This record gives sequence, structure tokens and C-alpha cells, in this order.
Amino acid sequence: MTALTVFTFSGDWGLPSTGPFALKLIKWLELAGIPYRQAIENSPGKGPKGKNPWIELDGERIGDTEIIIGLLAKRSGFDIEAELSPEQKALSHAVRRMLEEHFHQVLEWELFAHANGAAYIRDLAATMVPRPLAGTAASVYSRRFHKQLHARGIARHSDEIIAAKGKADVDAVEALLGEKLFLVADRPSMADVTAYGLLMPMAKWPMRTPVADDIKRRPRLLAWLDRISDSRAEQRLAA
Ligand SMILES: N[C@@H](CCC(=O)N[C@@H](CS)C(=O)NCC(=O)O)C(=O)O
Repeated sequence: MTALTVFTFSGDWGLPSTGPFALKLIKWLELAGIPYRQAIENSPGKGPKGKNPWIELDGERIGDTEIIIGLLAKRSGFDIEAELSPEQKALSHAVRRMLEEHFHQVLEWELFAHANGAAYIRDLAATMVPRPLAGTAASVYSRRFHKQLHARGIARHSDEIIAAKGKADVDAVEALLGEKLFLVADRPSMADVTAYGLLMPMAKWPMRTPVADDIKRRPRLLAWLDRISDSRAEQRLAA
């Protein structure tokens, strides 16, 4: 395959990127054994869809992890769910959509609207723009996310309801995992890869926020996230 560049938010908390969708994409590439170059770009507006991550392949910029993974899967012949039954595929799809379309709102709310998340964003802004502008940059960013989260729906609820909604998703994931190694099969599926992207930042960030704290109190879930983190193409091929 020709040279592939993946544009992601910068890394932190021991992760190669703080972006949930970037982590999902990077993990899928690792499982596929597809080499890539990571380029740090913290302005999503530079991407073809105004969202992070995106890739550059054969001179073309492509956004949206679902579209990117679909394209690269076709080109490489790597189908992460090749051995799943139609029912397992449906389950994996439903979990992925729950995490991307609902849980992602909770993650962003804790990061941008919760006081402890917002303090992290302010400190981060100070590392990116000169001091006098950092406060303004952080509040512009935070206002933009508030507006988005209100439009998506989550920010219309009280703090308690948002936390309960987030924990309900985590409960569902933990119940589905049960005593298994991965969510729907004995190897990672798209549900696991997506969950890694969406849950791992909250499991790792040091800020005290309600749903992140709840994830950190679930050893079985943390062990599974580490298992996905450690999964590589070699293991898949050897399995
Ligand atoms: N459906 C997209 C979602 C990407 C997404 O929501 N990215 C967020 C960061 S995790 C983003 O760039 N937000 C910035 C913005 O909306 O301004 C994908 O799968 O790549």
C-alpha cells in the first residue's frame, strides 16, 4: 500500500492521541498491520470534514473513521470481522454506534463542560498559543463544544442525568463483556476497537470527572482495555 499519513490530535495520558476516533483508527491500523505515519494536527478545521482524524492517501485527504477503515479494509483485504456471524456483526455495529453517537457526547461533555475537564483544556491551550491568548482560545473552544453538545442533545440535561446516561453505556459494555476476552468474539471486533478509542482516554486522564472515575473503578473493564491496547497484527496472524 502507498504511504499513509494519519492526522490526529496530539497525545497525552500515555496515549498516542487524545482523540477517541484517532485512537480507534490507529488501533485498527495496528491490527491490520498497515504501516502509517502519524502527523499531529490539533485544528480539526483543517480536515476535509472539519473533524479529526483524517488521512492522506495517494494525495487525497479522507475524513471519517468509518469511511477510512472501509476503504483501507478493501485495499488491504483485512476484514477484522471476517469470522463473525451476522448476529455478532450486528451486535458489534450496535455497540459501535452507541459509543460513537451517544457516549462520545458524554466524553466531550466531561472534557469541555465539566469544571475539571475545562481546566485541562485551559492548560492545554496555554501550551499551544501565547499566554495572553490562551484564556480566550480555551473559552472560544469551550463555547463551540457547548453549542455542539447542546445541538446533539446531551448538554440539555443536568450533570446528574448526563453522568447516569454515561454510566448506563459503560454498564452495557461491561455486561456484554462478561467473562469473555473481547466483546463479541475471542478476538477484537470493531466494537472493541471503538470502545478502546472512546473509553481509554477516560480510563487514563487524570482529571476527576464522574464517568471517567466510574470507569477507573471497574477492574474487569480496565483489564479488557489493556488487552485491546496490547493487541497487534502479529498476535492476530499467530492466533
Ligand atoms: N464520525 C467521525 C467523528 C470524528 C469526530 O467527532 N471528531 C471530533 C474529535 S473526537 C472532532 O474533530 N471534533 C471537533 C469539532 O467538531 O470541531 C469519525 O468517525 O471520524
